[in-house]
Amino acid sequence: MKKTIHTLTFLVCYTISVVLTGCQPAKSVEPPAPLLPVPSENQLAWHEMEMNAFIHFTTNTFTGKEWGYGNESPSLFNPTELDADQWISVLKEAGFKGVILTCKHHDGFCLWPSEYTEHSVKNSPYKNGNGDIVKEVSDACKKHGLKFGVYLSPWDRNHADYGKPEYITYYRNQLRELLTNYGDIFEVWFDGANGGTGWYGGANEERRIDRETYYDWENTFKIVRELQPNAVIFSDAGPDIRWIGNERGYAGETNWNTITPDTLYPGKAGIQKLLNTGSIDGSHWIPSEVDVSIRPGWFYHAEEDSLVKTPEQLFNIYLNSVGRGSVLLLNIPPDRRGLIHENDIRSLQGFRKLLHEAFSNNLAIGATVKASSYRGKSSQFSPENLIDGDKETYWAMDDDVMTGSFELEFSEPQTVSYVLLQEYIPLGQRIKSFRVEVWNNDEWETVSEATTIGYKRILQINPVKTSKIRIHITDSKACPVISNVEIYE
Ligand code: FUL
Repeated sequence: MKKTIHTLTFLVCYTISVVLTGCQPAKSVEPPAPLLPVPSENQLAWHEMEMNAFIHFTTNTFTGKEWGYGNESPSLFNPTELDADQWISVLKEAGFKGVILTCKHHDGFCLWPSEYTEHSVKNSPYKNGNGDIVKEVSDACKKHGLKFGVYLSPWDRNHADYGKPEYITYYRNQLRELLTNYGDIFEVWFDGANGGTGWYGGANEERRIDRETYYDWENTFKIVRELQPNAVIFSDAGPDIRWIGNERGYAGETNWNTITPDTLYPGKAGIQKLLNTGSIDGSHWIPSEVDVSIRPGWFYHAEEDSLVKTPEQLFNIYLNSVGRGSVLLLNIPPDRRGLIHENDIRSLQGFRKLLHEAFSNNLAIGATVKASSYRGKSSQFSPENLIDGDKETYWAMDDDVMTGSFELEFSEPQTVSYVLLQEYIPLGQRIKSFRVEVWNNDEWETVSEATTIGYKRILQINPVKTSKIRIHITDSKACPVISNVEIYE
């Protein structure tokens, strides 16, 4: 009897709700299934850093070379005013989220007192041999809230065993030191330049190695996974982050986070073009990093003081790297004093100012937004999510809908110069092409056409005054899923 009353009560309430709302209570709508491959948690955290700094520093700073031969005396290494706190506060101020230090470059000189070699700071005049620059920089990063990463050159022009199996043991011992003694490491950078002439413990000869097999990378990567499970591993070919294929500061206009790594290995020749764009049907998520120096060289040379990239050049590099879905790794090399040079600081400050001027007043906030359709007509996937400032919410359409649009209407006409879009990449990279249209003389006018979006895409358009802007997705691998749109003057 009690059960019958309950059932009756339910039916009455249900009928009232249907009559009052005119429709059945909302069904929950499933989110789109991930389009594989998708980023790992470590990769996602790395994408969000957007801008990191590279620091190149070794005996080269004192000899004027770019690639030390390996026979440089440690007594040359003498930065008398070294101040890691200055480095990191300058870099933080400029907007960098992480720092990668060349703990050992090709010349083999170690910025930390490695127990496996005498070729290090411990035999230099720096702090009378008691210094540890890896420690100073990692401590400064901790103090200022930046993440710290290490570069340990596989090629070592100093070491007698380079080219023999014994060197791999030496290399791994050093890697263990770096990954054990300096706290959390966010990225481990494996350089692709390998083998050639060198001092090699006095042999003074050329040593070629088989780039594909010599390093036995798989077992070296295991050490990183074991000692720093949250770190991403960079090399030309991944496994977590790939090289962008040039050192001039630009990603491909088409830039897929996906690539098929089977045939890639660090240092392999002839793959630059592929690395620059990735591949639409790549089997793995291996996003690109754009490494470029603020100066012509990677190391500080006084004669390049007048050749520091201008704020405008750096801004352009930003648009061509971060603005094309990559992470920027900008090198800022300390000088012989052990300080970031005044000219570099000036450029970084100007760069920061340009970024601030361009991207501080988001016109999308306060605009009204509507879309051609949205998934299951559920508010969970509505176009409002595009401008709610929440990176976990997104606009999505039904599974079989690969093209569609959303538009933003401003309360009064605005001048628009930049359109910033972000796909919700935890569900994979989907969009193949899109166009930007503005409302002009009572019709839509196309002002830009582009291909991929990925983590972030910033399109610069000729400044145009308009009351409405529309983003039209023209092709997609699976239903588009966009988490964010920003519009700037
Ligand atoms: C290259 C090296 O040979 C350069 O000296 C520099 O370290 C650059 C970032 O990578 O492969």
